[in-house]
Amino acid sequence: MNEKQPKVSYNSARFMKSAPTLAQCPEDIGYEVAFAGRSNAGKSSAINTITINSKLARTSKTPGRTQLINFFTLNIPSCRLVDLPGYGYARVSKEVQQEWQKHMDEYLHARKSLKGLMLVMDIRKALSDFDMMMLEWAEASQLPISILLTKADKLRSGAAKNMLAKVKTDLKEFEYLSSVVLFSSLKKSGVDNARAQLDKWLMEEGE
Ligand SMILES: Nc1nc2c(ncn2[C@@H]2O[C@H](COP(=O)(O)OP(=O)(O)OP(=O)(O)O)[C@@H](O)[C@H]2O)c(=O)[nH]1
Ligand SMILES: [Mg+2]
Repeated sequence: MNEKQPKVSYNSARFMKSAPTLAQCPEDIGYEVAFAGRSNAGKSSAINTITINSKLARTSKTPGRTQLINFFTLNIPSCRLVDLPGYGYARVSKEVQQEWQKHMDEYLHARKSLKGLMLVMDIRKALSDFDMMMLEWAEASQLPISILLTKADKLRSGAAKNMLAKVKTDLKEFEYLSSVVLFSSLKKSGVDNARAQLDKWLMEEGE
């Protein structure tokens, strides 16, 4: 970690902006980490847990809650967290879904300040076709990725650890996979590991 830079304080996160398209995203400078994953996986909840702010990112029992690219600033102004709409949400029209997908694809491909992707998976539904597609895309794009296995509280501790081991084994060929973290927003577990991963992306490359 660079000594000159202050530490990121995650509970300093504040809502910055919602952008429907790449063109409306904040200026593409600095460092950001985006949370991606299937609809309802727990992306917004994970951001709230990591930032100790239950009202920061909007969460919902109904899949498809997050419909825009949402930016949150941190105490270091050049560092941001980004909440992405979930993929694979079936209940909006195909047209709307394709529209979201297009904007997200543009964001993922073009965003220079994107330093890492937190791929959020419900531990009971991990490694779906969509998850594998994202992993393969990140590998091809040389974008570092980390997996948050959320809702770990839904499994017994032994089963959750087995799943963690299985995911690591299944994905050992992925060079750009930095870490796999067991996480629960309900139990607030895995938070330190998730923050340590974010620190690496937001700070080690920082000025
Ligand atoms: N038990 C449990 N429930 C969780 C956890 N994380 C999220 N949930 C619940 O899962 C549902 C979806 O959570 P969100 O955080 O809104 O999911 P999301 O991935 O942001 O969903 P979209 O924005 O629709 O893509 C909510 O009812 C949350 O309360 C967790 O760690 N444990
Ligand atoms: Mg969400």
